[in-house]
Amino acid sequence: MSQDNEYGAGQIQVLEGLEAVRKRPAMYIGSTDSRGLHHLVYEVVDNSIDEALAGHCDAIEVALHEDGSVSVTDNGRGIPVDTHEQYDRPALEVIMTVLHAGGKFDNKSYQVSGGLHGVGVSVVNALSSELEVEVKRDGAVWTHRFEFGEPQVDEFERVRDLEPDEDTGTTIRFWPDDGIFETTEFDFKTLENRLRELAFLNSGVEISLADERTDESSTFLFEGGIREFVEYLNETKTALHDDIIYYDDESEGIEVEIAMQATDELQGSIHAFANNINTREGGTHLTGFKTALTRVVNDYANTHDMLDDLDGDNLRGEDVREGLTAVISIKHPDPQFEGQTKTKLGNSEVRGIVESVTHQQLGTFFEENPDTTTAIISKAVEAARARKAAKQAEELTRRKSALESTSLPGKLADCQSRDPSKSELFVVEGDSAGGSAKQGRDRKFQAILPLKGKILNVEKHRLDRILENDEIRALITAIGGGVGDEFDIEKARYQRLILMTDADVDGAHIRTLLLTLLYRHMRPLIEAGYVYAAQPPLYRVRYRGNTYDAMDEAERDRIIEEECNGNPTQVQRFKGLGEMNPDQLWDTTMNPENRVLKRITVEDAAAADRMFNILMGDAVGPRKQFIKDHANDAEWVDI
Ligand code: 0RA
Repeated sequence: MSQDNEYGAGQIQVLEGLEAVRKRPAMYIGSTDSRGLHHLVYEVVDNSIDEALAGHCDAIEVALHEDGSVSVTDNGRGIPVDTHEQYDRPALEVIMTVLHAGGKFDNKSYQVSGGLHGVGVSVVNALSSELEVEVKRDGAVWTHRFEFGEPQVDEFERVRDLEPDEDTGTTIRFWPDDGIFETTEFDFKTLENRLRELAFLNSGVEISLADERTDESSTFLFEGGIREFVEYLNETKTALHDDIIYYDDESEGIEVEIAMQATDELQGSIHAFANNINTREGGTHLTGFKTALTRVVNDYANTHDMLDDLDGDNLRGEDVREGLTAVISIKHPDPQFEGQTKTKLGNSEVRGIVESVTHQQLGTFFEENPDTTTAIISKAVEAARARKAAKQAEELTRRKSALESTSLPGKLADCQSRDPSKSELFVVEGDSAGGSAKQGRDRKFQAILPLKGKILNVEKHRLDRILENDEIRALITAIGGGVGDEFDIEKARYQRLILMTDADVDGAHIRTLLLTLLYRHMRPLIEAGYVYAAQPPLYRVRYRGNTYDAMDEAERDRIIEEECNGNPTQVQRFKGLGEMNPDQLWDTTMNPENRVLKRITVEDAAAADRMFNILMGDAVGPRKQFIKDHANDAEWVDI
């Protein structure tokens, strides 16, 4: 590369662009925590998926290397290596260094561009201490290398000729910059979940993940696409009909694909995607689907006299969706994402398109498949009947007055603060730990609610039944925002809800029950990041008048080695929270100065949904397997 290129206007522009990314990384990838880190991989994979959507690639391999780098290899056309006219530099270099250059480069073949942030690989490059590209195209293998986004002079190289039978493609390998990211450790399970989802959403593309650190690996290839996604989501549930209902359509350049199957569950689970992005906040595609679904079901039920038991009432959307598992996937040339987390599809034309394709195609399916349709509608009628019965018994009024009343539960030791942003509620397992927590706390801002034994398994019961459980009512009343559809996060009395359970199997079970309750009936609390798990230490080591607490065995051993020269005077194992005296509990687990809290996130609604079904549902086999698989996995309750 010549000096001119080095310091030309184009190069200065590039450096400024990369500098902007490094200065405000969160603006481009959302955050610099573990989530942001994993985003880097998704961003690179998205480019390969785009290549697959354009019809040029059917295999993508992700590898986690022992040196902390990740590589993504695809068998697409390869990033162009010829000279980019406008920049007078290798196109490869432009794509890797100019913000947003990747997609714009060849707009026609890039009809649909995925990626939540849609920022392009140049952002990954800017946030990597090192990045290597290998391209196979134009009859040769080419490599290039970058550091902190900057092309390394003279390292753009034509390495060798391609073998006659050798495939074209691209490999991008990068080392995330540890000066930018809070953590640079990739998590196999997190990547596996997203890659599985991408494989479901892009049928026929084989996506594999290999972890060279542990030799774990997974390969996903679903010829059935989102039909297989629905099958997977329903693996642990009882379906009401054998077939997976599926239809698709393309109009105005917008592709629509929908798959669904009804189950005997009380909970419905509809997952909507736009350009492979999980639109958790919903949007026009979801609204269009719901509207048409309710209408088609009511049309059929009415013409077939199936609503006699409902005194002429129609089915409500919620009745029809009870126990329904559905996946909606649309691909749009220019998606507009809105909402708090930019995961709500805003394009208004999509609503009518999804509505009309659902109306037509689902209507036809119903007419042609009366047995399946009857199974679905009978379930909806049952749901409607239960809903009406509950109302008749004035359950709803009772719920309102009982749960929104100002009288707080007797077991609650409330805090003095009335400012939710400063108040925390510790939900504590057992009366004895509850007692210690009450004595040890800072009553100014810390409230304690002891819960006795196990709460009701909320997965198994409708809301009216759940609300009969005293422990659950105490929790709901203490939080103060109501429950279910009526839950109002603005009314929550605490913006930290800290689950404090023992570090043993029972404790994990109780925490899972509590999380299920929160996930199903007060989900906004989790979405807002208000829910935490306390992390009480497991060991206390004493040496020469000092005490050290350890969260696990590894930390205990490190302390003994490094702090106590190999000989502690005493090692205490905390068997449970109840064993700690109030001071110890305050010191180790409650004092904001010392404690470690783990924030609970809805990282992947589909995965969490599946976990709750496995853990809480009827099928025993998958549950045992799941617990076995995750026995040593500290992350498994981290929904
Ligand atoms: C721009 C243009 C073309 C392909 C690509 C980018 C491309 C980028 C990535 C990133 C990862 N894998 C990729 N594969 C392809 C098309 C060039 C042509 O017309 O051949």
